[in-house]
Amino acid sequence: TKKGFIFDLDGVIVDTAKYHFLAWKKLAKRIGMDFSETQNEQLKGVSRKRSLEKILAWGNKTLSEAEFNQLMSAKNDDYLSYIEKMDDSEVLPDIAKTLDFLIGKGQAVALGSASKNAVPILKKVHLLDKFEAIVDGNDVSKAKPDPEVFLNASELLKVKPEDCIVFEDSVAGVQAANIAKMLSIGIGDKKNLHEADYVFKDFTEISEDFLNDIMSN
Ligand code: B16
Ligand code: MG
Repeated sequence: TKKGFIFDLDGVIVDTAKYHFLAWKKLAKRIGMDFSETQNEQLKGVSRKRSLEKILAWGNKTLSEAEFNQLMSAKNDDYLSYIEKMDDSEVLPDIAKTLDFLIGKGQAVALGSASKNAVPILKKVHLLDKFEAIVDGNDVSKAKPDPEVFLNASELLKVKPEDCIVFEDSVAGVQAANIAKMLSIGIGDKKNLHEADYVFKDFTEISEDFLNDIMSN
């Protein structure tokens, strides 16, 4: 059967978490706060707006709406300056190979990301044309763990949710896939992602046999 394979972006296709970290850290410094790697971890899969709300809560800070919006756009400008320098070498191991394998088998492939910068990033790393459908932070109103992003992707691919497979590095994203009744495949640490149906460290651990099994089920 034709299945729908839905890929998260940050943490699955590319490691942009390190750039989000630098940009949030700079912003935190501007408002007199520290920002740790552990805190950055908690922002994975979380929208830009929600991320800033969390940071302000950690620092017990309240801002006017104008100041809030100004900080969000400064953070994004800074983040985009890192994105600007990205190239194919930043695509995570075996991603391009897996995409080509699935496409070659006639499978439907989509992106399901919380980022509003998904398209420019995919262009930078030359993977944009691999995706039949793209659902990103510009298209959804409800953030993961709400399944909206993945359900939209399933609809665009014209593949039923039960026939979709989601690759995700964030806990919220795995939960969103589970709520959507899709097969969830966690990319990262088993301890963090124990709610996923399967967990792999990265795509070098995902064999063609495994993908073939999924397609024939
Ligand atoms: P932007 P994903 C998420 O992307 C990131 O994991 C998260 O850290 C980030 O805050 C969010 O995108 C919004 O990104 O500021 O570019 O709109 O993992 O869902 O692909
Ligand atoms: Mg992610």
